[in-house]
Amino acid sequence: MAEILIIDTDSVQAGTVAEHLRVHLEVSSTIFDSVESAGEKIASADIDIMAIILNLDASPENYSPFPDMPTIVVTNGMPTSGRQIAFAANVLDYIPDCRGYHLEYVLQLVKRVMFARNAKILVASKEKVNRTLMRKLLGNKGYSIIEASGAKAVMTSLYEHKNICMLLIDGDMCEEKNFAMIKNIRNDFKKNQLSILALCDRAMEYQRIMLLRCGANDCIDKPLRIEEFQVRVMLNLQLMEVISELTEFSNRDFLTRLYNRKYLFEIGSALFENYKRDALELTLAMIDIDDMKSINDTHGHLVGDMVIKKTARALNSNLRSADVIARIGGEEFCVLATKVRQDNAFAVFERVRKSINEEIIDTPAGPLKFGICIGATTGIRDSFEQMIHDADTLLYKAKAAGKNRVIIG
Ligand code: GH3
Ligand code: MG
Ligand code: MG
Repeated sequence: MAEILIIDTDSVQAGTVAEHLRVHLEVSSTIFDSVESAGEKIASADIDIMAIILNLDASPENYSPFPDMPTIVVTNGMPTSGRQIAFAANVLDYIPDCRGYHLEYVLQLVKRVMFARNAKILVASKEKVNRTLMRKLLGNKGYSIIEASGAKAVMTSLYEHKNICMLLIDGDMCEEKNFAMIKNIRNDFKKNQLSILALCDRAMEYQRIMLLRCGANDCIDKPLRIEEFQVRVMLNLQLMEVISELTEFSNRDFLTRLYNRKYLFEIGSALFENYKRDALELTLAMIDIDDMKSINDTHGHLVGDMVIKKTARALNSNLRSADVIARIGGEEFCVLATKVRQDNAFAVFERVRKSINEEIIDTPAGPLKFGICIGATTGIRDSFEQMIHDADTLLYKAKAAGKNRVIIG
């Protein structure tokens, strides 16, 4: 699991930051009181380090003691040294406050590192030297960077790589003949998926307007001013991050953090069409908690909620991360599994059922054991809706046959 290193002589302050990161971002941190002791840990290479938060009274040249690690500097330095810090390739940002961390700001920066670790930036120019320059300006801030040497390579990379969230096009690819490329990209990659930044001459007014009209998010003036370049990249990434958070929020169920009904139907129909076209196996399971009403009546709604969360955890831990697991109603769930073979489906879902039914939960109203019913269809049907309907029928049969059981069809 990825970790943050906090280097600070004040262990109480550092502890507060660590706790804040744990509670709000579920990130773990290790605290060191010196660069030397942190260095030993880094050298031992037995942890995956996400970023370093450095709060030491160091001179500006020491603000970047580990040049390969994204670093957040908390400093009481003057604004001039602040700018020196900002230019250090791996410094994500600096927080000029000597009397303590700006916790909310640290949180935002760490969130950006987490986002950057999963995000890729594609830099495009016909000239290697320009691509190398852009790569250098982006620095070691945790971004993973890919290069493309022309319009064709841009398109290939966008389709081949997952999670490219930003495309930087250098001036030599901003000419009129490249407008069509941007339009084409926008057919498949909307602004909420991919941010396109064009680096072009300030004087080329027509070109800039057309780039923006064809789908670029922003233009950055050439010749480049380093700090402006970095700030614009960061602001556009921040926007992508907010969009991705909002999308995630609108696709998730609040209580269990599983996908919600809306997402299941969006992804389900698309997945179904792909699997049908390629004649692949798809398994759809409907899951319903047994006697939920009576659990609520006997133990109260809070325990009822615990039961729903426990079911969600059991589904998560017994199925693959590629499977779509959704809470589609109060105590009803649906699983769309792409790698569960027909002959293996019963074993997979029986394992889920057992893991729930075998555990006893302590509640104020006494011990509680509960069951679930699962109805699952394997193989492909005529439509996604038909698969849901068939799985529902099997679920109903499981209830009618005495509950706490799995029926596969
Ligand atoms: P069966 O075994 O036939 O499925 O019976 P059941 O009682 O589980 O089914 P029924 O459809 O009669 O009741 C579902 C209950 O689930 C009623 C509702 O109060 C409860 N429920 C729905 N959503 C939530 C929730 O978010 N939290 C809690 N605690 N209960 C919920
Ligand atoms: Mg129900
Ligand atoms: Mg029920």
